[in-house]
Amino acid sequence: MGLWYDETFHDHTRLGLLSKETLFSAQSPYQKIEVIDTVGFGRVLIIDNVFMTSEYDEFLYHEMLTHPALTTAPSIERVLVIGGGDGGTVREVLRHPDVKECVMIEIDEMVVEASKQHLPGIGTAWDDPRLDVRFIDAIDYVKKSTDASYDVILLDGTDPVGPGAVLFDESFYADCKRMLNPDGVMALQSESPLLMMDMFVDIQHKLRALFSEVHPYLGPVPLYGAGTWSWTWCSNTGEPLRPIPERQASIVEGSKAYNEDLHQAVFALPNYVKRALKL
Ligand code: SPD
Repeated sequence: MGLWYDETFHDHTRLGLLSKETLFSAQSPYQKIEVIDTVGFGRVLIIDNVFMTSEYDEFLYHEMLTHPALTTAPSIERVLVIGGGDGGTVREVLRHPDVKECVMIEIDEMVVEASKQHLPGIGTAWDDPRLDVRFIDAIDYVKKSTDASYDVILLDGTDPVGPGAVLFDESFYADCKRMLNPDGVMALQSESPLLMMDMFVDIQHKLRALFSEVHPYLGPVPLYGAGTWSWTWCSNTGEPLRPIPERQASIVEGSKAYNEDLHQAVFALPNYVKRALKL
């Protein structure tokens, strides 16, 4: 009989996974990192007791963070990923043949090492020559980076609590915007509108203060407690519902979730979200 591993939300709700085995457990200079093998979700990466990704449902998260942005940005030659140490997001980015360079900024090398060793099915693109992984602080990186140097920026951080909270500051978003080409697209994970409505709304307001086009979209990620998760598409030009057909078709073929219909559907918001955002 295994042990139950629980993530607790707001001290009143728990999601529990039955664990067969702990494969990795260590304290890095930044956070506690664990990989467990579970009965229902396969191998799961956990940071500071928060479920980050699982073999079972990671495609739902990584495909939806990546492809709405990469199918709509006019150019996708240079892509920046901030966070995403499990390798799932860069894997999806590098499925696009038009991407010439993907820079990934991850502060914690131990997350990448643990993921390479224990989650090889998620990070399948580590050896792609277009990938440049740098173990540095994203805050420093965006402050020092030159203007308009990326076509697409993807933010794949943890929740806005603890050390990762700075990646949700308006000043951080402003630096990202400055690094983005004028017609570039940024997409980010923006928390659960069900379980973390305040955070979700706060993120939208910060982004709206910077970008003229801010479009949240929703999808299921069962690992993240309330099930419904959000991402947000931002740009100063263009709009999210006009993917480039050839680029999109080349990605749909090998995707487990992402397709043409889903791209349109995920941007349809339920009333409780529209009302919270006064849309
Ligand atoms: N509540 C957990 C949110 C985690 C979002 N990022 C996950 C990283 C997967 N690459």
